[in-house]
Amino acid sequence: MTAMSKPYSRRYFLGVALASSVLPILPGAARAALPLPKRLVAETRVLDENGRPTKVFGLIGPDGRPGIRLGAGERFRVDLVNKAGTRTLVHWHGQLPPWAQDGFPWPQTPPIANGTVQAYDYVPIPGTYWMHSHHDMQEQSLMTAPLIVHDAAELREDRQEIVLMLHDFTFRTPDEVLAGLTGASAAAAQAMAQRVEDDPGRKSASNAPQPRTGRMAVDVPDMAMPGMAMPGPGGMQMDLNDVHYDAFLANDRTLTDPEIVRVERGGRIRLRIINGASSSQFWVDLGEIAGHVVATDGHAVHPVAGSSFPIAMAQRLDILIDLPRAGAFPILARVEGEGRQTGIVLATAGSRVPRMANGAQVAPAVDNSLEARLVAVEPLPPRPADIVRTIALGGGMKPYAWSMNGEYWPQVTPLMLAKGQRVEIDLVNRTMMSHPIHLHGHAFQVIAVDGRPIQGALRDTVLVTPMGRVRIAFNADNPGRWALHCHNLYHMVTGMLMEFRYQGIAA
Ligand SMILES: [Cu+2]
Repeated sequence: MTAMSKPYSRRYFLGVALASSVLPILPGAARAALPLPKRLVAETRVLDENGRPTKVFGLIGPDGRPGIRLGAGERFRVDLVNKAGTRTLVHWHGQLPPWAQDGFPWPQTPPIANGTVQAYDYVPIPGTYWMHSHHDMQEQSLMTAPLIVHDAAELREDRQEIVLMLHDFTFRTPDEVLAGLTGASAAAAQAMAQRVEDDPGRKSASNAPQPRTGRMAVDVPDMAMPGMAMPGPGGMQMDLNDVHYDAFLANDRTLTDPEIVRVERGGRIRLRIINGASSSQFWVDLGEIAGHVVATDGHAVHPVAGSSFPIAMAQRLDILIDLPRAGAFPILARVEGEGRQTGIVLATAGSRVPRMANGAQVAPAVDNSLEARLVAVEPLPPRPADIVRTIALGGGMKPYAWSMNGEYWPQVTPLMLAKGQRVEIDLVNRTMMSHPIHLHGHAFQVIAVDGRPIQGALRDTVLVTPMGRVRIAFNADNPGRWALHCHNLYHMVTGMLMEFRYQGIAA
């Protein structure tokens, strides 16, 4: 089954599960060797947040837990079953599948209907990844889950694996949040979010912000104000936290009722932290424990020791921890610019788990202090660039709209690539907000931070701080149409999204 095949109906899918006619071209022996695809169900579920039952989305794997875990050498062979009651499309964030399986809503790969199944089959790369809807703003409503791909070397380490997925949570709908930010109606906000599914460069209707009259400015509700302003570069005010959230979640739970993970005295742990929040960034706080960051966005880095590490939207950190003794060890995530936090507790048998509350101190803005220290274990082979481009990150809070090279999706010019090229991109931030920039379908290396060259981490998402500059390099080795965008959901849907397109791929 290739990804270009049309989603088939659930009735057909059930028939397929009974007869193995889905693989008629394979000889009998090969057919017997292939395991059945893993079933991933997009659905709705009810979470209890702050004592209030709330309907959210979920992506539930074959073991009843969110997401997918793959063994060493296992293919990503997954049937996505849509029972969400609406259309959806799931992106395998950081993985390098053929572009038609990437889960971005190009015209050739539209969202799948409720009650249908879409098959995926590709060779995954090992590490800590995640999945999230790229349809509407379902990501904010927790259509997100871990995607963990094991490898043989990791299994030999014999460490306990603990996944910690972070979210920001609001009782408002994403349409209401976007309406609050832009001053538009909820219906207009919904239409704006759907423009992500427009073919770029084709439509005459522009996403560009319209000039505001004085009267319209008065109409902007208070919630459009940034949650926090902090001193930024050169003493200018930088903006943090566009959206005020009702709660911050760690594995779907708040700090008043956190997940308690049983660990052994002196336990050896690999903590896989995923920032699945739509518009929030955190400082991972290990408290009294020292840890070592050994991978970023799934890719190995030389170990960096510490007990506090920044994590931008959509990024992942693998942290090795050797517990010093028996006891209870909170692993916290402090929201930048806030006193609030979330987290889990690692606890040995019989230990007393303390009650936790929000921090007394405001956490600083997430920055690139860690990024500048990271060194890739397997850097890109040195080679001069075939293409060097600057992408300027623009926009602002009033009107609320964000751009790349002055263009607002879908009125954007694709950056054309040819297979085999080495590409270098300078991401230059001309705004007072930080932007976590994500490239689909490729792992890039961070080769300079704020003008200083480094042999930095391999990543799929890099933070560009206010008025900052980051240079990335990658090999153009995966032909297709690929999205490059800010992973702040509200920045993306108001325009900060563009296309990298390979020559020879039809638009
Ligand atoms: Cu942004």
